[in-house]
Amino acid sequence: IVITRKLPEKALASLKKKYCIDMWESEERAAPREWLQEKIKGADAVLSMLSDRLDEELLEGANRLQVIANLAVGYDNIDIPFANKSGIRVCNTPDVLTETTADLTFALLMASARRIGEAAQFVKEGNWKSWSPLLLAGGDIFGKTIGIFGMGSIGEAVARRAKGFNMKILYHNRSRRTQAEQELNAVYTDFDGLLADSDFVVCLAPLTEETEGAFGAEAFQKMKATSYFINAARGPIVDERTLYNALINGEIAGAGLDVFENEPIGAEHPLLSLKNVLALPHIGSSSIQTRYSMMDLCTENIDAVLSGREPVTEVK
Ligand code: 8YV
Repeated sequence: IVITRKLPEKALASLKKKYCIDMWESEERAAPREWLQEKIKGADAVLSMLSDRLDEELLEGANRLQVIANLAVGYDNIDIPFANKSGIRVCNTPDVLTETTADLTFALLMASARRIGEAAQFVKEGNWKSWSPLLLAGGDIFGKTIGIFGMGSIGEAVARRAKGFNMKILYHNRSRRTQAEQELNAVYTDFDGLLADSDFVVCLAPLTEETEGAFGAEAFQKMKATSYFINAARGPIVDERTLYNALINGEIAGAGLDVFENEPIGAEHPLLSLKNVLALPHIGSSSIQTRYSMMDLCTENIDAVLSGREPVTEVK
């Protein structure tokens, strides 16, 4: 079993009893593509991360490979049609990360509106010298309108949180979510309506051909000048240059971003120079408990396929 990041011993204990593990050991940098390209040739299973591109070129050399277990709910890093064609089972980690990712998404929304990153920095840097009525004043959350782009399980979990804040819930999705409509009073709206009417536009859609670049110049122009854009899904759904322009031109009030077009980003990234951008290093699912649950699900899926059983969470 090839593992492309150093994972904690505890997470691998069950696999180690039965299988031979070949794990990338460095914590400072990700496994280079060449390393994986070489290792995958002799692998029966790969435990991969979002940042490993498992495309046709790489999978072509994987003659023994039976299963890829991706440590993520998303699998846009994997060429699914090619894996299917080659008889390689692909598994992801849905459900176990839903609530944790919704927590972080809502935290990002709240922190963006109430300028929590800026305010914490302000105090730490010793700038708190006096009180003034509009000191670090932000936008309200309670009673405002949230517009969720991508109403899957995480979208619904965010909507449940929003309901607790007495927010009006709009959503845009490929299909209608009747349960959310009934239980949360979520209102289905077209994309333009979502942009125009929301105080918070929250992106939680998967990255697909359809969603790539969905948030471009036109989209930000349609949003309210007082609104916030939150992205906890995938960077390439947004055209970052356009987002930057929308922020400096006052087309929107701020952005909370957990994901970027090309991750990881460095301090020179243009969006980081803006005060009204709160940036996080793709930590949506990163609670200790959830990350262990994700690792457990990956090892369970690998063991299932290699033992001739059905995996628990297969991507179909
Ligand atoms: C990743 C994510 O799992 O699940 C996803 O799709 O984006 C995250 O939870 C995490 O960044 C590790 O790859």
